Formats: sequence, C-alpha cells, structure tokens
Amino acid sequence: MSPAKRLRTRMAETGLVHIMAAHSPLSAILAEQAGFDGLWASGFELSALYGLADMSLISMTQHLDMLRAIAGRTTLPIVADIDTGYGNAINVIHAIDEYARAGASAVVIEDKSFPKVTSLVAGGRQELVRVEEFQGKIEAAIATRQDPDFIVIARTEALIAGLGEAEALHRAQAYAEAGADMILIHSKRKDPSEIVSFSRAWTGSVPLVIVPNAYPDLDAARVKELGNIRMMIYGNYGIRACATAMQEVFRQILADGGVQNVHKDILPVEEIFRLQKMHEVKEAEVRFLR
Ligand code: SPV
Ligand code: MG
Repeated sequence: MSPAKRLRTRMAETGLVHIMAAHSPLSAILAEQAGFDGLWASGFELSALYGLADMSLISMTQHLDMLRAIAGRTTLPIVADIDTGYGNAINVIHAIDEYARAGASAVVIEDKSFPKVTSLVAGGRQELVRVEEFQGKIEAAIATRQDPDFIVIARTEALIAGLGEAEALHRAQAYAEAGADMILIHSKRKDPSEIVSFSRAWTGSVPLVIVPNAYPDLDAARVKELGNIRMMIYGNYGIRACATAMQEVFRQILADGGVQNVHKDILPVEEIFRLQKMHEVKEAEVRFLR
C-alpha cells in the first residue's frame, strides 16, 4: 500500500491522525519511533533549521532536498507544507509533480500571497490572494496529481489575517468546491475559541485539519468531540525541543568548563548508533569487507 493510501486508511480507521513536524531525517526517525501516523515537512521548522525566518526565504529546492532525505529514512507518510505553492497555479503544477516524486503523500497550500509571512508572529502583515485565484491553484493541484490517494489540503489564513469567521467559512467552502480533500483552518489566538467555533459552523463536505501551536488546550480528546477534524499537525515542537536541549547543554558546558555535567541529560552515543543503524553497518562489514 502506498504511504498516501496508508494515511487515508488510518484516517478512516481512527478518525484522527497525529502528524509530527520533521525538519531532518533524524527528527523523522524519532517521530516514527514515537508512534506518530505521519510527518509534517514544516516550512517553519526547516526555515528555523537554516536560522531563517519563515518568510518564503527557503527555496523549493531546499525543501524538496530535505523531504527526499526524510522520505529515504522513514516509512511514514509525509504531509508537505508547500506554503503558497511557490507562486501562481502554474508554479503549483510544477510543485505538485516535484513533491509527489520526492515522496510526499499530501500537500498543504495556503491562501496567502507570495512571499508569505509566518502566521503566528505578532503584527505579521497577512495578505491573502483572491478566492478565485486560490481556487485555480487548488484545481491545478488536483488536476496534476497522478495518484488519486495523494491528499490536497487547502489552508485558509482568513482568521490569521483577522478577516473573521464568515470570510474563513466562505473561503473554506470555495476551496472545497474547487476539489480540496481537506481544509486546514489556522488561528493564532491563545485559546481555541476561533477553531472550536469554526468547526461547529463548518457544514462543508470535507474534513478539517488543525495545527494547535498557539492553543495547546485543544487536545485530541476535545478534537474528537468536535467530530469533523481528522488531522492534528504538531507544527513546531521538534525544532523547539531541539533548540531547548541545545541551548541548555551548550550553556552548561561553557559554564562548567567541561562536559562533566551534561552526560546525564543527553542521549548516550550508543543510542545515536542505534538510530544510525550501526548494527547493519557492522553486519555488512563482516559480510563484505575482505
Ligand atoms: C509550519 O509548521 O510551517 C506551519 C505551522 O505552517 S505555523 O508555523 O503555525 O504556521
Ligand atoms: Mg508553514
């Protein structure tokens, strides 16, 4: 079964899939071993990995290269965050081809104008494209996919842009009519009220996706009660967890003038060997090195 088919099947069987952000093959391996249903090839995480803001500064080639590297090291389906689709509907056609070939099972395309501004930053300039223009991008994505199981998720940033629920519902409905398989609704409020209200008001034919970065109170139990959200994307936890650990350990080493106090807080190198599958390398050495 293809990863895209597995993702669709898992969603149908469990009613809610849990997708963890990955910014590297190692983070993807850790997410797979933790038991997540899939991976989020997050634009925010990869931008942060490069030390850059999530403002369309990372190229499609950079994102694709990382996605390919991730796909080569896990079996999990990958949901690719392709931001605005790198331009207009023509760029989307090219992007869908490339991302499918690189190993993505799904894409999320957002209705912001290019270059995008990261969603959660305070006072971000959020400009959306016209509804008809974005419908064209969704239609282009659907027309381009070769595998009917490949999932096209339309993301509306209407709430992020402060345009209100009526506009968000109007856009989501228009994108569903254009053929989107799912609608991602995002909010930067610190509480889940906007998302809960949108979910209750949504009467569209396709299910919803959320990214509960800003409103952590909306956990899986509450999401299941809402009934029409089928995918939760954990959007920036991998990179924040790494940065937390590195910040602490790096400071401690300099403060202590050595590494004597950090070993107890970090993985032993043997665990990294396990993640690198060193045992397979050793077996191959025995077998083939003459
Ligand atoms: C990402 O992880 O790149 C996202 C989620 O798009 S957010 O940063 O919350 O917009
Ligand atoms: Mg993103």
